[in-house]
Amino acid sequence: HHVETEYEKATFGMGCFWGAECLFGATLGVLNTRVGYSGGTTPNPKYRSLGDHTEVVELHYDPKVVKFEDLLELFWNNHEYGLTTKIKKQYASLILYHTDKQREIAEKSLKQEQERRNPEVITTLIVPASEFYPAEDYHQKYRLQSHKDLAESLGMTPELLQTSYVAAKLNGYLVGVGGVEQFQKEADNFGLTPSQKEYVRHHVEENEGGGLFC
Ligand code: MHO
Repeated sequence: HHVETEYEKATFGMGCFWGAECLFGATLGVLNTRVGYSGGTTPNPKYRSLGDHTEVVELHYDPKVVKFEDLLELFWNNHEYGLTTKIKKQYASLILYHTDKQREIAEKSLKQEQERRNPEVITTLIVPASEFYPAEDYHQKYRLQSHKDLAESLGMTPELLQTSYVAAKLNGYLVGVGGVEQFQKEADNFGLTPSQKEYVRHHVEENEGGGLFC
């Protein structure tokens, strides 16, 4: 029995996965995120023995709220993928497509991006999604985990660090992604206590407009 899911999956390699997870986590329409290794052939990669894999972020999104095209726009605008910078396989620029439609959209978008960047050659590869190996627990929602008391008060378990909607959102907001205005609009959906909410709001305000430090 085939159940058509209303959500879609996307996977991107765009440098250090800590930052990519923050970026997408606080994006409206993104439902969850997790980081891991993919795109290579080495069995059971680990952070210290990656083999030929790449750091990637995997996410689910609601296509009624955010389109694959919108995710690609964030992808292009938030990492290095020109040939002038030497990029290790670990940090390769990758779009791992899950459907023919994603492939088509990605290829069109890469072509446009290449035209924009000419004569610089883009290194980004578009490949079919292959096995995804979740990264070690300490890499999941890395920024949220660095706020130890908050993460603890939210009851973050290793499982929730990979699956929780609220974890994905806060991991982005804490570094300023999304901005104060958007945070104020949606924070009441996160089930935070007033002090948790104020704590996060303070950090959004402090970090809004800053970079995704890695
Ligand atoms: N600069 C960071 C990168 C971590 S990342 C998940 C480090 O060396 O620890 O690749």
